[in-house]
Amino acid sequence: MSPVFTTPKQVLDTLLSTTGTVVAVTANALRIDIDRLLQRLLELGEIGAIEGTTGCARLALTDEDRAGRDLVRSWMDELGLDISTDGVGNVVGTMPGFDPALAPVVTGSHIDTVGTGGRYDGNLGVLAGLEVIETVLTSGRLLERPLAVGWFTDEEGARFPPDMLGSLVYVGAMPLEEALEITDRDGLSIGDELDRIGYRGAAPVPGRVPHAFVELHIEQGPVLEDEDITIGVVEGVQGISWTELTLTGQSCHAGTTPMRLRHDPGFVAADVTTFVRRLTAEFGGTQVATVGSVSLTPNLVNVVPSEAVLTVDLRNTDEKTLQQAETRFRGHLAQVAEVEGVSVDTRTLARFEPVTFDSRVVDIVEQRAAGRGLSSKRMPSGAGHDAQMFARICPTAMIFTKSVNGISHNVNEFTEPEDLEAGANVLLDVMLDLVTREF
Ligand code: HGY
Ligand code: MN
Ligand code: MN
Repeated sequence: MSPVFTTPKQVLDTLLSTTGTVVAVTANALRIDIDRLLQRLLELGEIGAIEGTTGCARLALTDEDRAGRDLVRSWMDELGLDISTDGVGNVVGTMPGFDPALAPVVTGSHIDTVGTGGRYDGNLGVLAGLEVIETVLTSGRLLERPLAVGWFTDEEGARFPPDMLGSLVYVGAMPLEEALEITDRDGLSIGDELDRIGYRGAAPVPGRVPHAFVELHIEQGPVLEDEDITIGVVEGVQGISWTELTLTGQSCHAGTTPMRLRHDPGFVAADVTTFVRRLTAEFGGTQVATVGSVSLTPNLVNVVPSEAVLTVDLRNTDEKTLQQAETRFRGHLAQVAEVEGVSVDTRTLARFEPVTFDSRVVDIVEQRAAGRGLSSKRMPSGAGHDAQMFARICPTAMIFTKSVNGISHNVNEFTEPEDLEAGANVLLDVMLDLVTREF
């Protein structure tokens, strides 16, 4: 008669204290507890909640982010996971396996949000990972490999660019010192903000290389819903190019200054905005362009602006085409600015080439979706994700689940419980499969 466990921590302690036998977990043998997952998504979503909506705002390293971190860490602690925090505030909780020398199968995502975020973007990947670990733990099984779930700092890049910053540092693609010096618009640095919220940890970066990495995420687009498909089998992530433009002209009276004497950065900003939009129509395919933030100084009705600061987000699944888009945009900007007599300073905020995931892991995602009798479709990711950084160091892939009306980065972001459950069960099966898979 197997001992009755009351808490996952007891399970872990008991399993680790006994001789322990590695129990191979047959596919579909386990199911996640969707009510427990929904409850955690709700609780986390209430931190930084945006009044009157189901959205939340937890910009990286703010007090709201700290509160979200504290809550998720408390759940990791309850499960008795080994919790490590590294120098850029990435937090990874690990359930030991029978052979600690074996690299862990890792899942994870982010719990920071954009300013008008939903409660699933990133949060689902972290909490479904926690749910997978708790499901395995409470089943009384000890696996030969550790399982781990992490959240990675500042995935959104909305406060501190670039996006996916924490996982970029974790995989060793950005030096920690460089990351710690990045500042937000108020001049606050990542290092100081990590200290302020108490999340500058001692664990070394680059972090431990996973045996494999898999991330569950909402699609954040309309494809799965339009085609009524349950699981997205993500084959890669498109290239991302973020540029900040500072345009300097001359402020003057909106009424008395003849048009021929103006040097209006606001006009150049508007021209660039429509230009990049027209470029997407000309290029077609997967080309997208967004001017998401524009600020004019002094931003007054009767003053021609002296300065315009704006950001241009260009993306494409093809690197060469993305480079062509960048070249065309910069050429047009230089031309319009010269005619208007406006000076241009540019700053690259993020630049990541398209990423292709490991086909062996992509195949496993597809097989495990089929194993659950779920419809699936191979597709690229339009959004950036932490998985694209892990793809640099280990076999990696992603699982998508539907977004209602295809919206995200919007307080009305929503995914139906049955789709959350389907995604989390596929994550469970994929992680268990990866434990015994040799690469
Ligand atoms: O911008 C992105 O694609 C992601 O949400 N950080
Ligand atoms: Mn995300
Ligand atoms: Mn996002």
